[in-house]
Amino acid sequence: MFRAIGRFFERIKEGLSKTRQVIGGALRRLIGARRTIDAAFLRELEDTLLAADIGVAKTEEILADLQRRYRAGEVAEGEDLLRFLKASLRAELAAEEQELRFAAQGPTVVLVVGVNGAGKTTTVAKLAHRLRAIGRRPLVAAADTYRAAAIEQLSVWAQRARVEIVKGEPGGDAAAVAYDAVAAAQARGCDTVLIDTAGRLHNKEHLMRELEKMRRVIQKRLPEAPHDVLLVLDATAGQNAVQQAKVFKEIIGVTGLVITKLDGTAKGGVAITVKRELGLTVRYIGVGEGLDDLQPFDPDAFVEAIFA
Ligand SMILES: Nc1nc2c(ncn2[C@@H]2O[C@H](COP(=O)(O)OP(=O)(O)O)[C@@H](O)[C@H]2O)c(=O)[nH]1
Ligand SMILES: [Mg+2]
Repeated sequence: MFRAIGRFFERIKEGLSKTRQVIGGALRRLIGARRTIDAAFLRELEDTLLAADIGVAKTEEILADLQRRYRAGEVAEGEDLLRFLKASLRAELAAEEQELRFAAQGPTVVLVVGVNGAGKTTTVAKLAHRLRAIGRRPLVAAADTYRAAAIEQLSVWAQRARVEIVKGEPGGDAAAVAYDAVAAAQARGCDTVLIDTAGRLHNKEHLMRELEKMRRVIQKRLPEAPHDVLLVLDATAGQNAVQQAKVFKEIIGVTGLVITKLDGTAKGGVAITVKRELGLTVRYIGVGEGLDDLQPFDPDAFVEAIFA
């Protein structure tokens, strides 16, 4: 079991290597030098935290807290300061939530939303793969009917992940695909329905109408669905991702986040900003383009990986 945890930690560490190199490296250099915690030191610390997209509010709070504690003799330079930073970032991330809010009975329906290119389709495939690995029977729905390529893309992934798929015609009614997927899951005994949706619609109102319609139509089949609405955010978008989260929370009532592309960015701190500003917790992180590159979010491992 410990070996499994060790492997898991290695994977996250790998995925967060950019954040670790840029932020962890800078912090370790800064802190390792055991410099006096003075104005110049605090400025450098501030720049480093902002570069990781920890967010202005949290960064200011850390600095104020640090100064106060330093003066009170509660925090010293070096290791002590590192411990203080870790604890401060860790406190910002909620206690681990379960991966998905699985239904007690009948299929669990998960709507996957987000802007174009965020990683929705890939996430649906990775998540299906993961659920299969833990003994569930997922079904994916290609409800991004705007582009034929999107349906084709999910079909290829479903084949690779060896999971069932329900798809409609390009240009067809996305809500109808979602409805059919839920019906198919009920008929075939699949326990989880992962619905891929379109990200680029004409405008916010159009997107809202589409997603609301999808929710309504699914509920005709299963009144308590969707059990989760996962918003996929691209970590490389940095503070833009926070803006997207605000919009989607407003238009569809997001229940959790997936942060993708953490392998390609030093902006791992966006997880902290979104939690702070919107109260949304991260359920999974994407750390690569392969089927295995999705990890349940573990706040402890996340903070450790940044500094490791
Ligand atoms: N490096 C990396 N690339 C990712 C990750 N998740 C998705 N991608 C890539 O991002 C691109 C867009 O993904 P896609 O799932 O099609 O986005 P969608 O438009 O939201 O459905 C693809 O090239 C994916 O391979 C990730 O965690 N890491
Ligand atoms: Mg897609």
